[in-house]
Amino acid sequence: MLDAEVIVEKFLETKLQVHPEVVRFIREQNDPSLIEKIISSIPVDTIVVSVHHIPAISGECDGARFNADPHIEIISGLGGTQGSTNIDNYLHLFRDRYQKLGGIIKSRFNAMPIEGLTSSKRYLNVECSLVGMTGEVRTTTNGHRLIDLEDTTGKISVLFNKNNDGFKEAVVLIPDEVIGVRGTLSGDGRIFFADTLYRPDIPHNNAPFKSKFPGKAALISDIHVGSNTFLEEAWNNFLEWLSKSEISYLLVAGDLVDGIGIYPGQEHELCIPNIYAQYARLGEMFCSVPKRIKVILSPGNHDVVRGAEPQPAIPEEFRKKFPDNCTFVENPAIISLQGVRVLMYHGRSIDDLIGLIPGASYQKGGNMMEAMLKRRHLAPIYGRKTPIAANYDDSLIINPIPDVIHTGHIHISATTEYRGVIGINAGTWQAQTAFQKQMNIQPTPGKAVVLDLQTLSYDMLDFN
Ligand code: D5M
Ligand code: FE
Ligand code: ZN
Repeated sequence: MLDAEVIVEKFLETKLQVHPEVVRFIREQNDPSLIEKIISSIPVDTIVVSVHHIPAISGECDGARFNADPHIEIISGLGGTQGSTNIDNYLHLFRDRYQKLGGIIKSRFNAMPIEGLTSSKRYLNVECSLVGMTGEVRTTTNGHRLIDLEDTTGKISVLFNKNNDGFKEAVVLIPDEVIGVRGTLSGDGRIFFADTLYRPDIPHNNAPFKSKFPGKAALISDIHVGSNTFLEEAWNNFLEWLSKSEISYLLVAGDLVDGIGIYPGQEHELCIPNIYAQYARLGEMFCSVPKRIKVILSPGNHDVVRGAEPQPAIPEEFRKKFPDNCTFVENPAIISLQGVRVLMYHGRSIDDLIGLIPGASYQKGGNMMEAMLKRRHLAPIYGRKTPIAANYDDSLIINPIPDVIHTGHIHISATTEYRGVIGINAGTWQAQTAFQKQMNIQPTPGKAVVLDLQTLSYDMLDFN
């Protein structure tokens, strides 16, 4: 990635100041020629290069990254980045995860390779640090936490004593997360006694970006059109409110329709039993959303695309009835709204996180968004309910740090704030289904969260 100072310097050479958002943008594009392109395209009397200058060069650059509207950009997930599935790629996927998340941890301290630690007597009883990916995680009969930790050179058992400070964090360790540990190797060289656990996490000093000018976004998910439990009345109340509101953006984080054959017996609960008809109906519904509102739609596990994450955007053939102000993105996707970065992720992995993190529950969805942020990963657990595509790169890593993480899936509203990152889950537009009754899930339907982009304050509105 290009260095921020180098970018600023380049602009200063031509007596131009540059807005931090533009710097952020150029860094992500990682294309040094972009600076020249921007400089050559801005008006001669420009003093500060701002985001508004970027669309002026959209024709020359990677079109997908630029947008006709200067205030909304799809930073990632517009389409085509979901890659192809190839079993051999799993190895690369996990290596990529280790490299990227391990890199974040290693930037804070010097870690040594596991092989180096175990192959020499030199390190017995000497405090040192390791960075690796967790394998099996268990609690011993004495109540200590024992985990397998692996890096690219080797593997070791790591024990967190229940009386140590690090134990509290070790309790919530799950398989396949990348962590750092500090401690000492046992006398026989077989176990690493860890005192401290480090996660990639969000830095303490992380400060969210706020828009310089007014703007509001509405965040929702899980509409489930086609289900006979879709709450049309609440939805119509929402539409009516939208038409009178100051909302400029509407984000929908998956489960747009109810789909077909998603769970046993679903056919008895569908009022639209055809997948094309479900999207057609949804498209008609969005025709009633004011045209000034930019709508972003990403898929969830009920949608027509493959379930494996990252999920592709809804294909063209299902978009026919949607108006032009609708943009379809992948799951996950990062959307910049006036510079405020929203990471949209449906949240299938929340089922796995709740199953493995002691004390976690569907009623406390905010904690699960925090669990993702701490691990800097949207779906750390492989091989359970969340299918993960065998992509070359791990695109479920949380990087860059978003200002907002927007999830859905659990059908229970939750908001949270963690180290400057806002977590929002608006819930659903579907009443409890027979399946959810069986699972004892009590949904909180008919709510939308309104986010003020200038202040980053938010409100949960009820449309029942
Ligand atoms: O998910 C709606 C809710 O149902 C959400 O809380 C997860 C839960 N759910 C969905 N599938 C399962 C399975 N297979 N086991 C347990 N709980 C589940 P939605 O994606 O809308 O169906
Ligand atoms: Fe859902
Ligand atoms: Zn879902």
